[in-house]
Amino acid sequence: MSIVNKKLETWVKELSDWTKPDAVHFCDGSQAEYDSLISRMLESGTLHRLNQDQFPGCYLHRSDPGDVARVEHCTFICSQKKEDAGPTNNWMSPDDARAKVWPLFKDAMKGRTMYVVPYLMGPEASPFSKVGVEITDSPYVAANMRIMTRMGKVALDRLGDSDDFVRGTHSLGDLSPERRFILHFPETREIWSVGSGYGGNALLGKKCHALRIASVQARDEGWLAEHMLILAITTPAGEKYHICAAFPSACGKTNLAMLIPPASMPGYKVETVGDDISWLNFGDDGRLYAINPENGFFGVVPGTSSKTNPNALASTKKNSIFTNVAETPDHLPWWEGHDDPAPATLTDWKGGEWHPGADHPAAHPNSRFTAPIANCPSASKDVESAKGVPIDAIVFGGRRAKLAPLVYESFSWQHGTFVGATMASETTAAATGAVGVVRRDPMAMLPFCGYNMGDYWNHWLSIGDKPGAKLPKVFHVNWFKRGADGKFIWPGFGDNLRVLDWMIRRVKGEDAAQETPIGYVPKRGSIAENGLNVSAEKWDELLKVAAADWREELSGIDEFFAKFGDKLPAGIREERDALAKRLG
Ligand code: SAT
Ligand code: MN
Repeated sequence: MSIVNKKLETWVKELSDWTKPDAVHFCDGSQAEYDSLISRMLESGTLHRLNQDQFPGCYLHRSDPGDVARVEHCTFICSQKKEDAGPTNNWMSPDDARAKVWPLFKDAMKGRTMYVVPYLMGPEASPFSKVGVEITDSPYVAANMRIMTRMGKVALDRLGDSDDFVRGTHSLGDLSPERRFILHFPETREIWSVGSGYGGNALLGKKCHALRIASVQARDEGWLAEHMLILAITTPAGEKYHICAAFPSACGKTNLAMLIPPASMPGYKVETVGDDISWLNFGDDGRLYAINPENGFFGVVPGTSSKTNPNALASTKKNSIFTNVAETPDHLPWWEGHDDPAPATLTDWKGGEWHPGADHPAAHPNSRFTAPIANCPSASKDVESAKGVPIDAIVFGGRRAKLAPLVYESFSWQHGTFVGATMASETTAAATGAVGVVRRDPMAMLPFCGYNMGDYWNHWLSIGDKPGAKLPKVFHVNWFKRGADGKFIWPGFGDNLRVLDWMIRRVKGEDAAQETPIGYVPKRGSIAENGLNVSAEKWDELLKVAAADWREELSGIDEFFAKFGDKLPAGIREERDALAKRLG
């Protein structure tokens, strides 16, 4: 393919001089190109062919066993000033990055092909879409980028001869965790990633570009780049509403985005616009409109079944790449929580023999599927909408065994920003490190905000100050509250529609809430209960707001806020003080 963009050509030349690939391939994004990438990976053993009768066009990749999740301790923001990375990000100066990490790319692509992957984040027709180019020596990354983004010609056509694109440099390096770095240069819109071939570390369009770099662009340009799913609900009366929801990785964004209404709530329809990232821009009417910058799903596999998420399951039935799942003797993918019980023998995610009752799971807990959005039965046609969908409600949420009620509504945009800023959640297998530890994860952006989180909250507040803004209501949910028996109290999954339905009725102004110190909580009986088996005691537990527990939470919040010094916005401090007062 011939490239007309001189800036891109020059950059590719510089990089190939430094990394010394055997060959350079400019990706056009065509099917033929994808097919040949797949063939090469099948030959080299990077991919394994799954059962093509039942899973046509589906393949399995086993990553290096030491490279199975995002690595937050190796992820850095390389702003000129440390203060601009803020207290929640690792920081490295651009000079140190050049001295320490740039040498890791030297000759790194010897014996490999360099793939130049132009991609567009966002719909082809959208003025809000952005171009990036990822240069990588991993054919697995190139193939996954074709599923996850609009890749190749469409991006180059958008770029024209402009210099306005995010430059991502990626090499597998030697896959050693000691030489693994994921660096972001917000001022120059660059990303360097070395030493990992996995997901968010390597598919640079996703977290690195669409969140870390884009969050900085969004601040500069007056919009929001958020870790949020986007869904549409049509009510039995035919009214359509749109909701964005921010939950940390592996806390159910994909499941909520693909929700199937329970049989006891006929007439509702849920459609999926996105499952992970949302870019929100103001429309002429003062409302916030969301586009999904992605074109595919990189979803968690374990726990996915016809009970929990039939739409995700259907999405993976063709033209998908599975990473780190187990494989049956019939070459079917298998994982913990699958509809079918494990057969007597499996090949586990590391490629070893596995039998039921073994001391480790067959599929890695963070095993993933990469599937085109177009495969999803619930996909909305608005995935391609140029202006995006108008957002009626923003939902924050996390995994909290205790404390947070099933749902509450904030008092205002400023209070909603505080609710997002004080989010906390138990950690999951999506990142390396301990699982199940409660940590603060503001707006589910802790690992993804490309600048000082204090400035980020300030930016959220400034969105609320825009003259003429007609802002969505802001809610908080917790599907994960546990009873004294340690079990989840709320059934979750399809029944979460009942909570979304309550939100919509609040958006319409229905008197269905009672005021508490933390916000508006549903009045008893205001969440649709037909066909649901939740006892009165459980409702008490689900909707409880215990002031003493919240006072304790407030001291944790204060500890967290103290890290920000004078970067903590006045509006956030005001909300903190008002909450303290309401709690007594
Ligand atoms: O590995 S990814 O960052 O793409 C998935 C996630 O952690 O949300
Ligand atoms: Mn995510």
